[in-house]
Amino acid sequence: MRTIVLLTALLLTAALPAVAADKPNVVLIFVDDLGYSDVGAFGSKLHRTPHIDRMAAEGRKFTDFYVSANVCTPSRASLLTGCYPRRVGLDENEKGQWVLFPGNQEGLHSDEVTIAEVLKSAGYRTAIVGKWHLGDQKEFLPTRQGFDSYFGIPYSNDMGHDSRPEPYGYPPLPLLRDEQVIEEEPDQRLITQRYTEEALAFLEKSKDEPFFLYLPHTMPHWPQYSSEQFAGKSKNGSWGDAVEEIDWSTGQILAKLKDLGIDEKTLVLFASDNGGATRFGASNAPLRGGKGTTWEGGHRSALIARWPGRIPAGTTCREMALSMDILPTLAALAGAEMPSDRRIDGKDIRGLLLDPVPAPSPHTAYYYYFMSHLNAVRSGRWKLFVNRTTRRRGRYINETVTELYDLHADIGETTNLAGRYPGVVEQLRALAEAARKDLGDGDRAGANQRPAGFVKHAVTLTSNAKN
Ligand SMILES: [Ca+2]
Repeated sequence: MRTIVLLTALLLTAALPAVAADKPNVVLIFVDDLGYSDVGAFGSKLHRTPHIDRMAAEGRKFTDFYVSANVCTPSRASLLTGCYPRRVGLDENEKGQWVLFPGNQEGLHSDEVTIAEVLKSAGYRTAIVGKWHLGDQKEFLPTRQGFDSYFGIPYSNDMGHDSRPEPYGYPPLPLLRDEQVIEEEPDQRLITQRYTEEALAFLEKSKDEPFFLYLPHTMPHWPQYSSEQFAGKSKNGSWGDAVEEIDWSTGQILAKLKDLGIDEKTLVLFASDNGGATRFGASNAPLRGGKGTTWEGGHRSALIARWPGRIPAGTTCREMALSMDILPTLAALAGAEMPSDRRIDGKDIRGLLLDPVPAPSPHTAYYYYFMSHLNAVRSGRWKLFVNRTTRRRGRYINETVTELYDLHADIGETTNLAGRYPGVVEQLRALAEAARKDLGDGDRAGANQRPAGFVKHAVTLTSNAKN
């Protein structure tokens, strides 16, 4: 009887929403195109990343963390909504391209509920500093999606006139403050520095209340730039320079949290938006492939989570975790309500984040989509490819394949075991079919998709535009 009472009391305590004092601040650092093993904590011998490595030593590394996509826009849509990109209509743009481009008519639908909106409902101050890439029309900007403020280049840093002159037809690369273009073609050598200054100012201003800082860096996406202090200093060209400057930036943030006395009240997350761009110097070893592929190197990201006193230091979680889990997990930590009128794919993974021995993954399957096409499914140790999408000279080719890999024994996806394990192939095929019914695949519509936002007349985002 006493045990039952005690258990009931424990369960009740666990079910109580977090009280205000317990609400952690959240800093989410999301780096553009960084490779799985581009930081020391994940095996880099080339880049000097002492601050990120210390973050891992003081927190938890996640080895099997997936970001829902192999390029920017769908990955960010998924992170912020807790849904597969196809669920929210941003698996590809309206022209069948893999990300949004300047002046596209599409963006994240205003009805979608972002991490910023969820945390704002629980009393958080919210800010984004960096790359948005979920629509450049006014109605799609971050200030319309729960962020109190915005400072950054709203899409990829090569989508400007200087990086890609005619025939691309891009306007000058804009730098925004909230909804206004404050500079055109900003000096990109200073961008990581300027983002860091903005981030530090926000931390100072917000130290007494719960806050959410989303810091999606512009670097090291092509073209890579870094400030004088880092340019030409790494052993890996402009890629390494940019990565080492991001390490510096991360160190600045960690130091500021300590100075402000809010280190133990703040959860810091560090991850990449998609696999590393190997052609520019990224490393995804020991994973196969990289950005723009559905091999592990395209979808897996090195996640580091640090929260002194709450996350056991120097630990590793090898369970499958998804970027889509961040929304429900932060909602649970903040005691915020989750949207209940729609499907959310992510799950609350506090057990993976905080338990001394990480809890088992709540996911039975993860789906690798390349734009609109389902390429593969992972369940437990197994990954089955049913289709392979490849990009050749800007065109996308799909071929039906049957390839089974044992990710525990063969992380590099070298040996196709489909012939040896027909039963496993059938099980994973059934999961793939369930995904097609739910989310769709190629031209086949799913039962539970929601549309992207769409404007009838897109305008160009420039300092002169009367929008
Ligand atoms: Ca990217």
